[in-house]
Amino acid sequence: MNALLKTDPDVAQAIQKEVRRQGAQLEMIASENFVSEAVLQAMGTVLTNKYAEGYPGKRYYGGCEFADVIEDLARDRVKQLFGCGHANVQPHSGAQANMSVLVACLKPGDTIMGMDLSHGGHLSHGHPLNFSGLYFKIVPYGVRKEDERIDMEALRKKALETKPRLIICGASAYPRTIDFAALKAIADEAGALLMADIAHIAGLVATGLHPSPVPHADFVTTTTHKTLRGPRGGLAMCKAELAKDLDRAMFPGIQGGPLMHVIAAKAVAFKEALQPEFKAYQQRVVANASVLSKTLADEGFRIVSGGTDNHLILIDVFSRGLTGKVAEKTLEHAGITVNKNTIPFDPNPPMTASGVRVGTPALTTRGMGTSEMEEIGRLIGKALKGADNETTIAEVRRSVETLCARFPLYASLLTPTPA
Ligand code: DSN
Repeated sequence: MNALLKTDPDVAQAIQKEVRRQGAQLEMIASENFVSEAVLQAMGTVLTNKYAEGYPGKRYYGGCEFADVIEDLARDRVKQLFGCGHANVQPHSGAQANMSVLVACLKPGDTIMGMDLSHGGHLSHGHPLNFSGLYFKIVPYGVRKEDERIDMEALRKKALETKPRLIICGASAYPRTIDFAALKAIADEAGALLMADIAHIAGLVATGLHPSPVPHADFVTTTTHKTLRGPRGGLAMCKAELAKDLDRAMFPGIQGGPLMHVIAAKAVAFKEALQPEFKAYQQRVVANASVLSKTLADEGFRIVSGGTDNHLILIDVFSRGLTGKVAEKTLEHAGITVNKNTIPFDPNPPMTASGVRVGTPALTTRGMGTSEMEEIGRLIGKALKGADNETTIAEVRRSVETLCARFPLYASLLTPTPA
């Protein structure tokens, strides 16, 4: 960091403040996590200098000997981790991974089915403002009003009526187990391909804590930075017979040169995910979410779908008279970082929203366990119930600071004096 501080003190100081912010606040955005220092080190390397368009052994640039070693390691580790036939580790993001699948198997104008974003889906699963909704005819599906679980019967009916070329499953705010085998049966019946985006649950899938879509889906995509705890990026997997289509869609279809420094960091994260400790970590993530969900319910909040099977919880704050927007701001002032989120059949627009989404991956990485989750659930309850009381928020903030101090984060990255 010395060279950076000398060349660009403004950026260096902002980074240092971000290191401190991450350590001093309770990071509860369900799609975030804290990578290891090994992953960080792999990212900040000379690999950022290298052009490596193509794939190992078939590049369009010279000097790719070590890029090949790294990309092969990353691909092999993914295959071991998920048991898939083929892996492409080049997507710059989850949206790029999804786009590569759509380009691999569809033509513009084809019909696709995806979970409605307002019911917990993803932007790149057919939102009208996203490429997936702009270039394809989208038939959305969602959850049942009575139990807020995916309405499989309605989904099947829509699939048989509209005959989509592709059914996309996977979610960004769905706290329940997804039945990939049943979705494959529906896709087969409707003559559709199936793509599972496991961005949120990839770490759970890799460790057997959520059923895997790999034996069922034609394509599986994920980000690498959520429960998988790797660098920010994407990953696409498929059956071996679809490998050429997927690889060609990724490059030259939608991307140019891969980010080799990020691929190196992905390889390191995949190695970490193959260790037994990673399974123990995912078990703690799920146990923590379960305790947090119960504590929040005890605090008087309605929990969407009545609980959680995975790493995230969707809290209906509107049931207590708050919008998601106000709840997010209130918790931010109290040192707790979350995001507002629509809930199924939300009466409020997305930028206001009736819910708050919270997750346990990052705090579990920090070492927090079920007793801390009980404490945090009570602190969230106290802050939200006292949202208009500055003294209450200041009290919660002090408790958050005391709790955070017990679980130091990135201690070796802190500069001696605060920037
Ligand atoms: N935007 C990501 C999330 O927060 O869940 C993925 O959609």
